[in-house]
Amino acid sequence: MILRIIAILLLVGAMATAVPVGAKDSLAAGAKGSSLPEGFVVEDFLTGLKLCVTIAFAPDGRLFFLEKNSGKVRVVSNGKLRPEPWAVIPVDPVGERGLLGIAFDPDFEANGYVYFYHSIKRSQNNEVIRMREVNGMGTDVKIVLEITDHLHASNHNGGNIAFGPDGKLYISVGDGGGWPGRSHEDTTLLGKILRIDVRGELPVKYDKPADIFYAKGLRNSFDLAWNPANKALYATENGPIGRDEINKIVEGGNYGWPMEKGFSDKHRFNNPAWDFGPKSAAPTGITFYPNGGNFPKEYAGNMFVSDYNYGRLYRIKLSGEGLGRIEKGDFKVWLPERFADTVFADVTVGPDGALYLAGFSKIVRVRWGGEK
Ligand SMILES: [Ca+2]
Ligand SMILES: [Ca+2]
Repeated sequence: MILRIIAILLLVGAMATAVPVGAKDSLAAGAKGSSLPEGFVVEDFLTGLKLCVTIAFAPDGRLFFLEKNSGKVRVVSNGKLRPEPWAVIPVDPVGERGLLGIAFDPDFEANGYVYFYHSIKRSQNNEVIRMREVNGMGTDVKIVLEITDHLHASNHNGGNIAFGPDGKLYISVGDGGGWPGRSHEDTTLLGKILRIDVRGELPVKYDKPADIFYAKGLRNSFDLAWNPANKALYATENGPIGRDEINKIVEGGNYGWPMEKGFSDKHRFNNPAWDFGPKSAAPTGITFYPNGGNFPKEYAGNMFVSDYNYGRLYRIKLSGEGLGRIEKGDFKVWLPERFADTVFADVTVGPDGALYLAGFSKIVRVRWGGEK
């Protein structure tokens, strides 16, 4: 993944300022190579971006996106990209490091708090910080959690953060590369999904790392999303060479890395809901399509996952006990390889009911354009 990011960085380095393109260049279902069901449209929403790796909608409907290397937090309001960034967070941009994660406080509209996960400039560490919005700009930086375990490589940072239905902040932290055994160790935050309470004193204090573990045995678990149907957490996980996973994350779960990769019939650790098999897809973003969105109603509750290696979008239905499994027939490729001419680092649902994908130099939208 590192070389790919550097190549893309060089490619987008000289690009012009972003211009919202709306429905221009849209491709309806049935266009060559599309596997979107009839009635759906894929289109470029915003182009000319510089390593846009994470997208999230604020509760007020604005689209925030993060530029990995520049540390810029950018805002699209009423379809227009605001020229000045919301904030510029100093980051270490080497390899997979940079400005990686964003989450809005559950009380954002009252307190203006926004949380970010980033790699600390001139350091080998990552941290979670909180900023407060004042007059449309981010200010008042507070450190929420320092991830002080030394990273051996520039990859496997994890880096996504999300609030759970319990109001706690969940954080995916990769194994840091180079020393995968740490995913099992109780002495380090690496290779874990963490859960912290951000309501008290900051930075968050804990006696021992395991006090803030939610799950362990993860290599580079990427994005996190809660399924509204069962209030359970699901996460994408990047395997070594192939054996990428989608996991239902349970409290105290151990997802096997590095002892087990992908599905195992030994059942020593928590098996994935889905094992991508021997080819590396590098699954990235994950989101659930809500009830009442404007896709036809059979899509309510579906999971959508994006991938980095192919630029695919997958539509997924969960089944089995506790919605912990994905059957082969319920795993469908919606955007095939490079269909949108990019690779994807994130996917989320907009207030208009469309899916938005972070495609490095652009944001791509998949919307329903058919009859209801
Ligand atoms: Ca696993
Ligand atoms: Ca996301």
